[in-house]
Formats: sequence, structure tokens, C-alpha cells
Amino acid sequence: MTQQRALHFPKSFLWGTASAAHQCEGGNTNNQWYRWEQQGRILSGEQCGDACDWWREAEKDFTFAEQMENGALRLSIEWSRVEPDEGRWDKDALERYRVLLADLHQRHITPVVTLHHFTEPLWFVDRGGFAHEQNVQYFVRYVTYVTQHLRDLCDFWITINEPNVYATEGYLRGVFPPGEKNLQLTFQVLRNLIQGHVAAFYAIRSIQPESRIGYCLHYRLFEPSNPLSPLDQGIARTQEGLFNWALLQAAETGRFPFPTNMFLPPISGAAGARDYHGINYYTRETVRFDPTLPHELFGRRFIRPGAICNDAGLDGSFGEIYPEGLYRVLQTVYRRTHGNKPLYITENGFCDAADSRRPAAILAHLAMLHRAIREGIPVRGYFYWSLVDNFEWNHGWYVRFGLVEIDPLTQRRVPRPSASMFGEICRANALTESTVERYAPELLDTIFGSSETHRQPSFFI
Ligand code: IFM
Repeated sequence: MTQQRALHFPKSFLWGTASAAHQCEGGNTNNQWYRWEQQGRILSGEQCGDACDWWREAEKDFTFAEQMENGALRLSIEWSRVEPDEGRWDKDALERYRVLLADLHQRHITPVVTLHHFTEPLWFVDRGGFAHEQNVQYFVRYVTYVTQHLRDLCDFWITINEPNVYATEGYLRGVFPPGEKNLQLTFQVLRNLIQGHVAAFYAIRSIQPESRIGYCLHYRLFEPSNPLSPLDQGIARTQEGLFNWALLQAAETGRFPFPTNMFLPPISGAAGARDYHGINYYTRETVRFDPTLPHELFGRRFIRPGAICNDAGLDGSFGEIYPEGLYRVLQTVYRRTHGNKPLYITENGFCDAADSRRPAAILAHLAMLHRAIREGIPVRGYFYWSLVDNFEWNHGWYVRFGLVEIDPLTQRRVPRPSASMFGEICRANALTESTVERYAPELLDTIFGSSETHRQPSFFI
């Protein structure tokens, strides 16, 4: 009998899915995203409403994670529930989170808890939120409270999700609340978020010395439209530098790079304030210099012609499926951080309502992840975004990332083929030949062919 070929992942590699409170829970009417929605700013015109109904019934969806034999599930705490008014703590809300975390433990699923995933209580927002350094203390107080009360149920924390997306979408592009378009303010918010992370790190560490604490950044590659054009090259490098690497450097060292360090003072205690690097990776952008776009930092971003893509969002923003980008991001983060900490893919996902590209996309990205691990990059886990379809911020239900499809009107669930595939991968802790053959036979050669293994899977060329 010939042995089937497989790419095995390291023992105790953590497989899971990621989610966020506002996108799944439903009934969150005390945060800035609800206000944004009331102001008619959701592009689809939809309302988050009951979302995936997780506040009542998340456990039903946890069953899918259990069936896939996921070792972890990432979810977030909704600050506006736990502290609905300044300094007033809602014990019932906290109790609901305790029930959810206990339920995950019963299923042998490790909860990974995000403390800030884009949303904040209105009282905090009305004080200026993260635009004001003096407000960081409120975030740290909330983190301290949550850690003290959930420490017996969680020891794996993500302080802040994607500070770069939160700041650029909300303060530079103006498409997330509060809808500002101000570069200097964007950097101040970024600095305050990092300061919030650093202070939260030490607060959690003092309560729970054995915990794992980090933040996750959204990494995006930017390629020049015309590689021979110095303007396109310069703008691509600037955008990638600002979006990814300036923030990574600031979080690593406490210092923003020149010229932003001229007005952003260093953050003390930043060096060492993490136990891992959280990496969210989705796509790459092609960029052309365009002097008419100051709020896009003078770069017109578009999708390379002929690329295989995610479903388009309402503003066409979900982009190319580019597996090699994950490998490139892992390499760069590892190099820039001198290999000082383990890495987790805290998010990677595809919006594809028909599930026609997702299986191959997941396999191709995991092959790239495996390549990075083989080369010695210490990646310890992978979280697919997301377990179920959910309310995608300003795109509402228009784009679908879930392994499980949800009809928001009926709350009916239908697992997509990708869910069965992801289950096979998690159970085997490997990409096996039979799984690849079943879900994306066109990738067999590029994933397993020895001379081909390092090539970009042909499906995505
Ligand atoms: O849905 C979001 C998530 O909240 C943050 N990272 C990107 C996902 C897909 O856009």
C-alpha cells in the first residue's frame, strides 16, 4: 500500500476559528458601531440586530467548532456590555461570558479572548475614545476588571485587535466610526492604542503571571502597479511601511519611525510587552501613485487584473486571494522581530458566499504556512476567520466569511464544504493528500510535488 502524502503540522499546533462580539452576539446597542448604523453608515443599509444570536445561543455554533475538533476558539468581550456606564459593571453580562468560556472548556476548546475588537462603550467614545491619551486608563481599568473576573477561565489574551485597521479606517479613510480624515490624529490614535496594549499587558501579567498576552496586527502587502515607476514604488513602500511596519516597530520598541517620531513621544515599557505576535492576513493590494487621493496617502489601490479574488464588498474592498503573501508576511515579521516570540495566525479568511474558492484558498495558505514552519519560523496556531457568517462592519451581511453559512432572517445554519475540509485538517493536524484531492485536486502537485512545493499554487497564478 502506498503511503499517502501529507504536510504534517507540529504536535500541539493550535487550530481554531476567530470571531468578534459585535459581529456575532446581537443586541449590542451601547457602542459606537450601533450609533454608526443608526446614522445610516452601513453601506448595505442593514442593521446588526440579532447578528448570529450568540448572546443567547453561541453554544449551538460552538458545536460546529467541536465537531471540527478545533483546539481553540477566539471570541471577544464587548466592553459596552461589561461596563455599560463609566465605572458601573454589569455582573450579568460578565456571567454570560463565564458561561460561554466554561462551555468551551467542557468541549476541550481553549478560549482565546480579545479585549478590544473595534467596539467601545458610548460613554468612552463621547470622551474622545483613543484620540485622547488620558482615556487609556479607562481601557486598562476595564481590562483589569475582566482579567480579575475571568482569570480562572481564560489565560490566552489578545489585548487589541488590528489597531492599524481601527485607526486608518476610522481616522484616516473615515469609513469606520468616528469617520475622521486626519493623518496626524490617526497617528495619535495609533500611539494611544499601543500605549493601551502595553499598559493592558502589564495589568494582565500582574494578575495572571502564567498567561499568554499579545495583540494582533492586520498585515497587508502593497505592490507597485508599475514596478519601474519610482512614484508607484515609493507609494507602495510608504503605504506598506505605514500600515504594517511602523506600527510593528512602535509596538516592539515603543518608538515610531522617522518622521512620525517627531511628534509621537516614545512609549515606555513597550519592548517585551507581548508573549507572541498575532498576525491577521487577508490580501495584497496593487498601488498606483495618485495625487488626488490625500486620504489614501496618494495611492490608488486596486486589484491586479486577472487575480483570483474574494467576493467584492460594496466598495470592492475585499481583494485578491494571495497565499504567498502569508509566507512573505511571516518571514518579514519574524525577521523584523528577530525571532523573539512565537507567532499565531490570529485571522486568515476569505469571503466567498458560494464556497467555490475558499477550500483551495485555505489549502494554499496552509501550504504556505507549512513552508514557513519548515523553514524554522515558529508559528504555533492558525485561526480561520470565521466560524460562521457574521456582520461584517460597514458591509453588513453583504460578504460572507463563515465556514458555516447563516441566513440572518431565519438564523438557519448550513455548514459549507470548507467546514468539513477544515475539520479534516484539524483532526489530522495535517494537509493530507486525500483532503487536497477531495477539495482542490488542482493543488495536488503544487502542494506535494517535491520540486514544486515551493511554488505559488497554480490555482492562484
Ligand atoms: O471581520 C473582520 C474582523 O473583524 C477583523 N479582521 C478582518 C475581518 C474581515 O474583514
